[in-house]
This record gives sequence, structure tokens and C-alpha cells, in this order.
Amino acid sequence: MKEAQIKQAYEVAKARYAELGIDSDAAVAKLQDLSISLHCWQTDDVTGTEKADGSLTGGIQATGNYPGKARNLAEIRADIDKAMALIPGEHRVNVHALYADFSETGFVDRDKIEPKHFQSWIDWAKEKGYKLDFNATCFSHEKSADGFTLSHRDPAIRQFWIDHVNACRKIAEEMGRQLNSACIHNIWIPDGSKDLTVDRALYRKNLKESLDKIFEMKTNDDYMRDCIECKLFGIGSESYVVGSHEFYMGYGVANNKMVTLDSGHFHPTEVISDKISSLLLFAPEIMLHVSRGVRWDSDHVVLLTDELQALAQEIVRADAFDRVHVGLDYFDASINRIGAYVVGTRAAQKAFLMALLEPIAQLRAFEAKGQNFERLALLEEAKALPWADVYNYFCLKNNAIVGEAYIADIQKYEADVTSKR
Ligand code: RNT
Ligand code: ZN
Repeated sequence: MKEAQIKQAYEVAKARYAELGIDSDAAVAKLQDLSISLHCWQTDDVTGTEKADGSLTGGIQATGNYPGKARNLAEIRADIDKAMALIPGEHRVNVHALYADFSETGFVDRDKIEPKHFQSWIDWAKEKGYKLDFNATCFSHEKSADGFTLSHRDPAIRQFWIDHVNACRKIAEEMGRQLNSACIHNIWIPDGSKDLTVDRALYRKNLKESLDKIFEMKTNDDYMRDCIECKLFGIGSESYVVGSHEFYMGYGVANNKMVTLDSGHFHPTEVISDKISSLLLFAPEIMLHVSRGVRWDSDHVVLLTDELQALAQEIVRADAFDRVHVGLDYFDASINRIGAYVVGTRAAQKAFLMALLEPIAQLRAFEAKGQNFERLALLEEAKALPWADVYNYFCLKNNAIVGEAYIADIQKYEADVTSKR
């Protein structure tokens, strides 16, 4: 699309939105503030940097063998840079503890990692203008091989993972301090079992005690915030997951902790959009792992689905931008991995933009008067308002490629870079 055409289309769209009392310039400005956290693990199918052959465990799986996956930190970062260049706006990078840089220090086990093992991530982020988020990695390790970590029966194994999580919380704090932006540290553990468990209560009690011990170590809120992520089931943990929604919802509310909602971690017809307005009444903040569940897999590339739109609407309608952190969490090894980032992040932005452009005042007025046909009709009409022209303009404003032209750009990067790996 030509620049003049994009601008012209935006002016027409702006006038159309103005008819409905919507300020599209304000929506564009608000979208500019939305920093999405790009999960580093889409670059390499959650392999990490600890071992050359690092195999993924913990009941999660990246299926596919599309060529060109990143093989080391330099490639991981180059691929994220490439994706960032194709996504309008300023965004964050979500790093997992599995991605330590041991080049200067030599390998240390998970309970011994320190900020210095992530300094090259911080330096890179500083240089590129990214902010960082962080995650403990309680999977893909011999001490998680039987499926239990923080809830393990063996206190020594529990202690190992407590030490790991607190090592990670210190790293997160240092990331936030150096980058001057609170680093969101997420705790997700795979603990659960394939078949019937007769000691559900025991593991949950263990997990609660482990978390209590972890949070005894105080950190600075300005530099890092903790969040806890539930799940319904995983591969090999079909019958029981220790960290269920009730568990973490209860823990988060009782202890004033941020709760992570991953869109792929609930029953197939259960949606996280409807949880936002409840959870925000009781928990301080929400971290989102925006994903797309398809049958057993909770981690397909994010698309502009009805649920994604509903999620963005709920956040905008609740005026909760400041209390909801948006991260992505999916891993698709069957398509170009950089393309996976760009499609998913742009989809998330589009959903938020559509929500920001919603004729909410009119919709609320209809609802207040019980005019439910009118509400339904306007919601339906709003779907076809020219939001895409506004998004194109937003891309142009941010010097990002407009529309499907990014496909050719990714193809070129594939030809020049990833296909040679
Ligand atoms: C797993 C959780 C978790 C992971 C990442 C890699 O089901 O969603 O967030 O995807 O930590
Ligand atoms: Zn997740």
C-alpha cells in the first residue's frame, strides 16, 4: 500500500469513527502504550541454551520441524530483533531461565544461576530499547523428570526448585533495576500426574508451603513482580495438575499476588476473557499468556479470534490497561518461527485496537435502558467498522511494514538467514 493511500484511508476511517463519537487518534495513542511481551521460546521450540540437545519436558510440546530454528543466543536474539522490526510499537521480551548465557562463566545448575548469567540479555535489551520479563524454568531438567517440582514428596527436590525460583526472582529484580521497568516474573510448574492421584491434598499442601517459603524472600516491586500460572492438564498430567486455577486463584487472593491467565489452560469452552472483571476485584494485577488452544494443544499461534477480541474488550472496558500485562505464549515449530511472532503479536494489537475503537458509550447507554436489540446490532456493526485502516496507519506511523507485505520480508529473511542454519 502506498503511503498516501494509507493516510487517505485513515482520514475516512477517522471521520466514520467520529460519527460514532470515537476519537481514533486517541485509540492510536493508547495502542502505542501497549507493550506486548514476546516470549523468547518461540525462536527455538523451547530448547534453551543449557544443552545442545535440550529436550522439552513438563507436558508441553512444540510439534513440527520447520527448518531454521535458532540454535544459540545470537540467533535467538537476531530472530527476535527481526520479529520486533515487523511489529509496530515498543515491546518487551520474555526470557526463560532455560536461556542463560554461560559463555563467560561455564555451566551452573538452575539453583545457582545469577544475574550475571543473564547480563548479556540485559545489555542486548538496553541496546535495542526492549524491556524484559522473566520465568523460572521448572521443566526440562532431571529433577523434574518424575513430573513434580515445588510440590514434590522429597523435601530435597522441593528445596532445589525453591532455590531455583528465588535465584530467578533475583535475576528478574536485577533486570528490572537495570532496565528501569518492573520485570514480571512468572512461576509455572508442570507438577501433576497422568493417572489417578490419591494424594491430591498432599501435593497442593507442599506447593503452598514451597510458595510461602519462596515469597519470604522480599523483592522490590518497582523492579520485579511475581505472578503464578495455573493449568488444567498437560501431556502426561491428564488426570491431575497440582497448580489448578482454584489453587492459584486462592493463593493469589490470599497473598496479594498477580495471577497469570493463559488462554490455553482451561476447559475447551471456558474463556479467560470472562475472568478479567472478577479477578481484578480480588488480585492486584493480571499477567496474560495470550495463546490459542486447539484440542489438546494450548499453544497455537495467536489469531484474531472471537475470544481474543473479547479478551481485549474486557480489559479496555474495565479500564485495566495498567493492571493487566500482556504476554504471548505459544510455540509452533511447523511454520516460519519469526512469522509466528509477527502474526500473533499483530493479531493481539488488532484486537486491542478494535476494543479501543468500540462505541462503548453508546453501547452502555443502550444497555442501561434495556435496549438489547440496539446493543446487539451496534456490537455487530462495530465489527465491520474500518479499524484495519486505523491499524495500517498505526503501522505506518511506527515505520513498520503495512499489511501482508511483511510476508515477503520474512521470506527474504528466511532465504538470507534462517534457511542457511
Ligand atoms: C505451560 C505454560 C508456561 C510455558 C512457558 C514456556 O503450559 O503455559 O507458561 O508455556 O513457561
Ligand atoms: Zn503460559
